[in-house]
Amino acid sequence: MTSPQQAPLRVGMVGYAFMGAMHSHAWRTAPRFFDLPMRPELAVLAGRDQAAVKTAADTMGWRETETDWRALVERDDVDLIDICTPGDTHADIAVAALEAGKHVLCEKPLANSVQEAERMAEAARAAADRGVVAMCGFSYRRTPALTLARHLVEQGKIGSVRHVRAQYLQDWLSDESAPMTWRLERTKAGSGALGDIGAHSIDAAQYVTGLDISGVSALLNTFVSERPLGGTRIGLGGTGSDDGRTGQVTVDDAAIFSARFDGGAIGVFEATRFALGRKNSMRLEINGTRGSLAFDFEHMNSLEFYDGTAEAQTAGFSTINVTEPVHPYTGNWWPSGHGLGYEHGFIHQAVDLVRAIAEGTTPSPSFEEALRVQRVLDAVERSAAAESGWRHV
Ligand code: SOE
Repeated sequence: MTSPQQAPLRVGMVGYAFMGAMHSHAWRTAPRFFDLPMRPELAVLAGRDQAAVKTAADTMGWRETETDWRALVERDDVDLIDICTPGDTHADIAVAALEAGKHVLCEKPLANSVQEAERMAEAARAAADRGVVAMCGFSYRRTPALTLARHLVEQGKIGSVRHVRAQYLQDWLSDESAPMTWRLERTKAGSGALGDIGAHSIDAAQYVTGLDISGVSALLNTFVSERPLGGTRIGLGGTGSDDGRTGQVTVDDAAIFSARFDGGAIGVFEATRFALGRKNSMRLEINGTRGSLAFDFEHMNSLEFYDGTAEAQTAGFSTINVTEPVHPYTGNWWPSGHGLGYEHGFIHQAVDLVRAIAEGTTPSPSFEEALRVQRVLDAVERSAAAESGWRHV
């Protein structure tokens, strides 16, 4: 739908694993289904291993490759840097890219620490004065059912928010023989389930309610502290090699916390990779003074709505099939009832980012918003370490 006459937006991406493959798909697909004011081009893919990055580029449709991200951000034939690497590299790449005048899309969580995130938000503020934008990839916000939930809260359909119940449940680590990955190393990932998936819940809860979290009380746990090194990885899990070598898990396997929101609402959050049988169950339930909303990513095309003002005889949760043309983003896809998938949140993210760049507006979540999520993650870790509210039974 986007025509070849439109100005190109030349993307340079760093990293090409799970998120890199997903972002490549999003950049390729966005202009084919949405009318965009600019035409994204998969210009340059960067990765350290020359042979591997070349193979990835050929598979995913990138024109050229680089083996050093510093060379990538300095290129004057690239307009946007898309960061799909582990968290320990986010700050350096993003700040260098913004200083070089490139727009930035950075995977979540924004950074591995509040300090790094502050540095990134500061660079984004300075870049904004020069018309350069930065966005953090909390893609779940753009799952149509969650975007609709936000619209319904804004329209007052559930009144004022009282309760938030947010769970993000996966099970790919419940097998103790699942091998080590960078996601289990604090120096690379910052934290474990908390930052990887809990961050999504925090962002989604704040986004849908429009309220900021002001305080937390937390508990973190690591169930399996040593795992096999190497081995075959299938998706996120897989099996370790049996040569006996092991690596230390230095992050949380599960995080639980309660939270206070500005305005008086309270919330409970749970993030775990040990919920056997739950594969990617990102759930959010919100109870307000006039109604309730409930979402589960394992049924991502639906949103449950309870209208507390309906007559008691017929009141009850209704399931909205969020695939109608009136729903957010869905009109650009398939006929009613022909649902969307995980990848669509990333495509919608690319769409909104391209539009913001063309219109000169700040895309959301901005680095400033992502810094707020980072502050919550940090508060959760500080609370769990202090255990000051903990009472032995
Ligand atoms: C792995 O736990 C992971 O891929 C996260 O990193 C993503 O952000 C989430 O969308 C699915 O789970």
